Amino acid sequence: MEVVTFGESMVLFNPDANGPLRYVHHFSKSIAGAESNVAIALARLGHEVGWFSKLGEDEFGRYIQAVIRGEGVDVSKIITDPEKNTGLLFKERFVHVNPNVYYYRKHSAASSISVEDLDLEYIKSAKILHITGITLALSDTARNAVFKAIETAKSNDVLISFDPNIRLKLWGIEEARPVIMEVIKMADILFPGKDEGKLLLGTDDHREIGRGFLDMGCKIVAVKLGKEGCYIASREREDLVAGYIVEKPEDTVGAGDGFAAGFLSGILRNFNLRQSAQLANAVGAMATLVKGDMEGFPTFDQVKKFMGIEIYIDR
Ligand code: KDG
Repeated sequence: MEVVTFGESMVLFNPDANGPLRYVHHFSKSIAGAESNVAIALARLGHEVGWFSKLGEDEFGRYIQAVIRGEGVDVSKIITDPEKNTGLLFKERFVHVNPNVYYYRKHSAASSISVEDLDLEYIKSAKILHITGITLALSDTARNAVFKAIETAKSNDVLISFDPNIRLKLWGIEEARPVIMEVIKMADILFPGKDEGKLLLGTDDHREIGRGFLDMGCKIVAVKLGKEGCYIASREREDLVAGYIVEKPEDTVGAGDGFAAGFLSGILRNFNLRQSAQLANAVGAMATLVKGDMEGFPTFDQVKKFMGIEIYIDR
């Protein structure tokens, strides 16, 4: 595998109408989950990627597995738990594009994932291990599993990619900060948002965020700036890379995962940091064109057309 990732995926119920959920009668079913979003986006871009989680032995778990497998992601390491349910997520829409999100995931099968559920050989075989802060927030056992996976990856020269994805509905910032900082210190590639810079470092200045995390030991920081694009910083260079304007975004959820996948795709293709950031910006922008967390991710040909350039040559 080029990339291995793990974390909770949930069945997503997207309301067919705007307004408070008590007045909504119809929902469209899909799936959500930051790590499976990244895996799906990478698979569409042409990479070999594996995702695993713990799913309930229920119809929703089977549905998630079928969708992710159908996208070409390796799901052979999924574990199931007959005692627990697969998590659910409902969105609620008003006029703006950022929907409200309601989780039904407490005590879900995925939140009980633990060190024993990891296939360490599988993790060792990857080029990149992608982790998000959501898994750190699920439970103590899930947190321990993340640290074990990172330790295994690091001692086998597998790069650590980390998206803090701070979800304040899952944990408070005082609990989250030290745990997330611990992972940041070990990350090779980090994808913070400006809001996360503010929560973790007390600044939303992209340069300060980049330097702050580099000083903590992280190798590459790609600060997501929404439609403005991103700011990338490493020990050798820093660069502000303009984003793509999407006139009418449908749904911004999943854009950050598309960004991470685009960036990792660039790294795997031996692009330089600027090219990787351009690809990341484009995949992130395309994710917002479609309602749903992962439906808008492009293939490599589609993203090249969107960018209007043909400079990317597969190496
Ligand atoms: O990044 C998008 C994810 O946040 C979404 O798909 C759902 O994983 C999810 C979560 O825990 O919020």
